[in-house]
Amino acid sequence: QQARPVSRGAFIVVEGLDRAGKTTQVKRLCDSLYAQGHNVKMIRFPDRTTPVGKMIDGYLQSKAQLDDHSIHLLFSANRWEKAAWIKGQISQGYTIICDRYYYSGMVYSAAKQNPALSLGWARSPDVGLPRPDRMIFLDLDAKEAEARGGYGEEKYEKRSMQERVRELFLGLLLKGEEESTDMVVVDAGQSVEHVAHAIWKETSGVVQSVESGSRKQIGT
Ligand code: 2DT
Repeated sequence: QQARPVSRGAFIVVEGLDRAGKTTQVKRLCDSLYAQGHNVKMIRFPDRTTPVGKMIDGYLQSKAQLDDHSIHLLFSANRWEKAAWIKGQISQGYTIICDRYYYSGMVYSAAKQNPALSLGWARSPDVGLPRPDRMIFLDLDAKEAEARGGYGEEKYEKRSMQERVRELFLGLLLKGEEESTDMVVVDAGQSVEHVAHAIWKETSGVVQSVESGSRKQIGT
């Protein structure tokens, strides 16, 4: 497909609890944008293919024990190792759709309720990473998420943890945290079609305006 000349690509992040349908929706969004002639690439965090990502994978599968701060920094390092690539792609006109980003980083670590690991601390290693033009939070009740076929075997896939994660995600919005300005909540309890439509409504305009140059630089 022929690239159209654009000012830069957009950076869109999709977040949510496990089982909220992120992977399906990220793929649909990429397909829809591509069908409309946008250059688009899909990425996800954690990226388990890098050496840092392999350590994260071992931790999530409970094959390795790590201090809460250490694993937090590995998740952040896993984003930093991709930061220059993200910036490069965006400046070449590719729109990046990203499955999880630093919002997951902050809230999952803070949800562990380690008194020495506050949300504020959790935020700091990610300061300076490329800032998304839009973050979609796929909101789903933890009970409903579990009813969608049960959680898997990985570290954080337990109801109490998921409930705290959801509260912290929504808290970003309610407390007017810095991240809230980029964030839009979409009800993930609807059908796949409805959710896809809601995401499209919240992202297609952003992609258009970024590509046409009305939003200049990618922020940090
Ligand atoms: P997936 O199931 O999407 O592969 O995620 N997580 C993720 C963190 O704790 N910190 C992070 O920075 C990121 C990106 C969320 C695996 C788990 O890793 C958690 C679920």
